[in-house]
Amino acid sequence: MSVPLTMAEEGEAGCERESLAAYSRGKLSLKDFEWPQSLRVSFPLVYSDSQSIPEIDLQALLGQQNDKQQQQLQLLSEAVSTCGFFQVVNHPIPASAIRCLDSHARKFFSSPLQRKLELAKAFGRMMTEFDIRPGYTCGSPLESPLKLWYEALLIAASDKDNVSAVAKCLCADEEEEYTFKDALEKFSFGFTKLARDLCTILLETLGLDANEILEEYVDGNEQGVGVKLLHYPPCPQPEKTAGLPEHTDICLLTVLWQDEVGGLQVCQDGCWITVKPNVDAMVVNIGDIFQVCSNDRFKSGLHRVALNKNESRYSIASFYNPRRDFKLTPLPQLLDSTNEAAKFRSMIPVEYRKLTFKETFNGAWQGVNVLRC
Ligand SMILES: O=C(O)CCC(=O)C(=O)O
Repeated sequence: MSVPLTMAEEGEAGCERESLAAYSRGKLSLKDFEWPQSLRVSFPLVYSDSQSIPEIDLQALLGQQNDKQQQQLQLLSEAVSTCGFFQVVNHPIPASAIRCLDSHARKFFSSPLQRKLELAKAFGRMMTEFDIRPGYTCGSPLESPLKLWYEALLIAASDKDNVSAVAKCLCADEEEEYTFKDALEKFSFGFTKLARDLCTILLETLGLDANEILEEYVDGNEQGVGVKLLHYPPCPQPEKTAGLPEHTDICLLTVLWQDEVGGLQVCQDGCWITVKPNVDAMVVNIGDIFQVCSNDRFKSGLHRVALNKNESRYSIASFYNPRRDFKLTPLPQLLDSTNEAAKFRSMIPVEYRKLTFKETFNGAWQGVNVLRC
């Protein structure tokens, strides 16, 4: 899963599907947001240095071959083959661009609900990766028994029309629009560089020609960069619900920035660990596509989001994806070079998304297991 359906995607579904909107209009009560015991988060959230996702220094990883580089590579290899999560410091996404997107997100999410719902309509029928429609959502997917306590604005950052529509909605005047667009461009550029560099290194660890593969399946993906601004408002009963249920992302890689409030939890060896916020780091996770492409060598990171009683939490998630014509399958180059049998059957990503989406929002995440041979 990457992005829950918006009200617009669900046609005539109406605001009842928009959980937080329905709650603020008195159509849903707190009771409606209570999740089954097995999906709830234990409080207080504990940060532990011994149980944490590894921190990778990107400059050392990409730098000269020496002990430090080998050490980073070792950390990375271990992370991607176990919990599928790590944090990257010394990354190429400018702090000023993150600050600008974050401050616009805060301003936007604090505006009246009606204005935010209008934005969902303003985006028309444009699609981003896997037919996900950019725009605003504060909702739970149709028929989902889990009511989600969060809102998000998805921007198709490589689509000029979409970026202009968002900038118009978020900014007061042309000068501000220019600053916002510039920040989004710098963010997207840094994100693409980070994600491509990481994919290159990871494909090389599989003994593959990374450039050849990225050129064949990924480069030039104009629909590729989806930037999702997320807001989890304070919740009176964080121990009875959560912001997002446990899930993996469909993409190749997700890159996430979270503010200092914290709440991202990652499943490591069957236990949930809370990722200690570091505003100077980007959290990266392997997505389902990479798990399938690597024939199960890399693990898609299972995660969820805990809520906070007193404070809002903001995050920015970006998803790195192959081109639209890509077929989800173990890489033929890998199977040929290793003589392995494919561990997953093939499917186009849009179909895969349809197949896994509903279970995820029923709290019964399956992820790539639906494709296992
Ligand atoms: O907000 C977060 O920390 C995670 C967001 C996420 O998991 C998602 O958008 O799929």
